[in-house]
Amino acid sequence: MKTALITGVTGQDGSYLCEFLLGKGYDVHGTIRRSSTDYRERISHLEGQPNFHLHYADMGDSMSLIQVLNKVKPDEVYNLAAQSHVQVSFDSPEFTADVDATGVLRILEAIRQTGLANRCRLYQASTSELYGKVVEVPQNENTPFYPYSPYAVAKLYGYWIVKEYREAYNMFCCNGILFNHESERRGETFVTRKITLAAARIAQGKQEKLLLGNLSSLRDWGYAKDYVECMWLMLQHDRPEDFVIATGVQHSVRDFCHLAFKEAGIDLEFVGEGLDEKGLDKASGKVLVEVSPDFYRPTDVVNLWGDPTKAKAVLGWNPTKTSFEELVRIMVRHDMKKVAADDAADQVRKMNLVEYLEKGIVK
Ligand code: NAP
Ligand code: G4F
Repeated sequence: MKTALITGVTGQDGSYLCEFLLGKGYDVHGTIRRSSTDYRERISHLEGQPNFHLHYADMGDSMSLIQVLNKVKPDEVYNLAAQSHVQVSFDSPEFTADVDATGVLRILEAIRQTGLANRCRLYQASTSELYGKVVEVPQNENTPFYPYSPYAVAKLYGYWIVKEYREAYNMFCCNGILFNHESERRGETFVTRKITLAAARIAQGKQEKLLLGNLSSLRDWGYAKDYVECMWLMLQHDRPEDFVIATGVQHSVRDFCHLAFKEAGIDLEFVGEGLDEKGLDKASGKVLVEVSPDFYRPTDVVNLWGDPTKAKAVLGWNPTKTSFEELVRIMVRHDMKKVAADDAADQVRKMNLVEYLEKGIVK
């Protein structure tokens, strides 16, 4: 039985990778951080399984990483932990650098210092954000980088330190240059999930309108469940290499919006330009989508489009297992049910509150 350690196991990708590796018969260990609220929603269904274990560790704390590596002695490490929100990296640039850049160095050194350098393989969650202010489209493994946010600059350090340890110490470590991948478990402030949740709420009469930033931004969006397979394939390959993981298909934020609302039963029509652009409900003429400068970034990456030729040829990975249309459908259908269920739960909470107020339990 192989043993894997996943940093960032509570995240979108961590939860899918965990399920994938458990399905392959791995003993899976994940790192978690202490929090005052419940943050294990994505992995709660796995807790209690005999091959699934959790350990406290933080990418900012070398001692915790050395401790967990010593204890687990993994065959494979998947370094997914990161401050992963690009817009937030402008507000917390130092924290982002510490976790997303120096954190990668810490885990590489922890592998070396625990004597695992010769037997443990490492996957690093690199990103298409490295291409930033793109110099060519589509982007492949040879496209020059031009990082365009504090997040991307931090991830660039992570990318190069992985290459450095591969060449300096002959370690088996790879960068997966993953383009955007989404799912029904995507964090609610990333644009796709913000849209699918809003479409569901608006369709059910629980939200008036949706405020977005740059509607013309272009992304190569895939399904997270398909992408975690590729992380594993990279570590099963006979030599450590870096790979672009993408679908090879590009859409705008506006396209995503259009399709998501359609799936929720609303036909949108976009009129106007820039900050004045609006998404109207064709049936009622009501404004449902507006542009707000609050969601514009100081520098924005607007033209990501990946070329997955190498991953297809070398790893035998299928980039179009889940189409863009299918991805949007999965997310909207999930959120339609979630919004309806949340409402039922809210009503129970309100009823409880009324009861508690009447009994004097809540003042
Ligand atoms: P996510 O949902 O934001 O998950 C991030 C994970 O990192 C969470 O488990 C989080 O823990 C953990 N984390 C954050 N700071 C940490 C710290 N200081 N110490 C330990 N753990 C920490 O991100 P994701 O979408 O799954 O992405 C996974 C990785 O792939 C990230 O490195 C991201 O930058 C990269 N990536 C993502 C995409 C994409 O489209 N999703 C594309 C390219 C690259 P908490 O739950 O405790 O916050
Ligand atoms: O959904 P986003 O926030 O994702 P972004 O910035 O592309 O980053 C994600 O993908 C990267 C891979 O390329 C990962 F490395 C990273 O960790 C993360 O998972 O924004 C996508 C685009 C941007 O151009 C943004 O300006 O959508 C635009 N956008 C327009 N309105 C918005 C909004 N983004 C957000 N989050 N919220 C909006 O209201």
